[in-house]
Amino acid sequence: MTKKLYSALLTSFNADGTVNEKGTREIVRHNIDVNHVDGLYVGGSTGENFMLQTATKKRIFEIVKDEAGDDVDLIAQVGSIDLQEAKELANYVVNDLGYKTISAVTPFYYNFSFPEIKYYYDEIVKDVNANLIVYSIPALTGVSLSLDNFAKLFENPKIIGVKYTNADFFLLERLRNRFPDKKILFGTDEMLLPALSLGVDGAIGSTYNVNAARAKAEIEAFEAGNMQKALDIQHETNDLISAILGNGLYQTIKLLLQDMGVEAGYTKEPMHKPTPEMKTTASEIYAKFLK
Ligand code: SI3
Repeated sequence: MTKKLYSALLTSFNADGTVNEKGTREIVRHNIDVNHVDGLYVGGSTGENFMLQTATKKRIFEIVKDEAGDDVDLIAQVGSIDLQEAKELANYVVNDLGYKTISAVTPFYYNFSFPEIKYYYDEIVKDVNANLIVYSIPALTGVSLSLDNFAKLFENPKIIGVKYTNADFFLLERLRNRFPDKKILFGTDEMLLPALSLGVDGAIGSTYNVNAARAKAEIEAFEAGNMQKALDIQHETNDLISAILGNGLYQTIKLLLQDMGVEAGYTKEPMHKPTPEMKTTASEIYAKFLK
């Protein structure tokens, strides 16, 4: 398989919102030992990162690096609308923990101008010896980057690619065509197949924590030219993803991991705890798609 598969790592939280270290280590191990993913995307949306304090973010980066070591590729998402925090986290993960690749979400909420966005990225990588992958997720941030915006960001040689969580396939095709040497990692799991056909280098997503086997089989079928098989797997995957989305995304993935014996814990408030109905539905999803 030449294309890479990364799980967007979940964080296991205790009921009071503190990090469940044992559970978080178990999620890391499950991804390495059972899912056999190529890498982990740490501190992203799936990690519930944007609800966390700086010290908690640091602790999670530390736990993951300690557990995973150099077994798989690790990407640390350090982006924050507090640029000083983003720089502090970048410095911490690279210099103290030894992460080699960082990523940063586009700065959101204040409608930053493009020159401000470019300044943000150049500042984050300026003082660290690491490469950076832009995290573009317009549906959640409201920030859409154009082809020319990407071209300007990519002028910085330390900015090596994008985690592209977007359903704009025209822009994806234009990006692939214009930047053959930049890494494009696709972030919308339910649309993996069309993204593969446009030449992405791999994928990062939340559902790979529980559905990596199907994703890998789909990529293998695609690479072998067996498009019908790849499509059949995407259909099956999307039945699973529809069921997960219908029951509560992160809560359900955590419940599914628990069915697999992994202490995936709770989501962080204000995300709500799973109701009895959600637990029952999650068990049905597990039995139908993952057992
Ligand atoms: O940053 C991250 O944790 C991700 O990789 C997010 C990833 O793009 C996921 N998006 C969100 C908002 O969770 C997807 O994997 C998504 O959960 C999946 O495609 C289901 O819609």
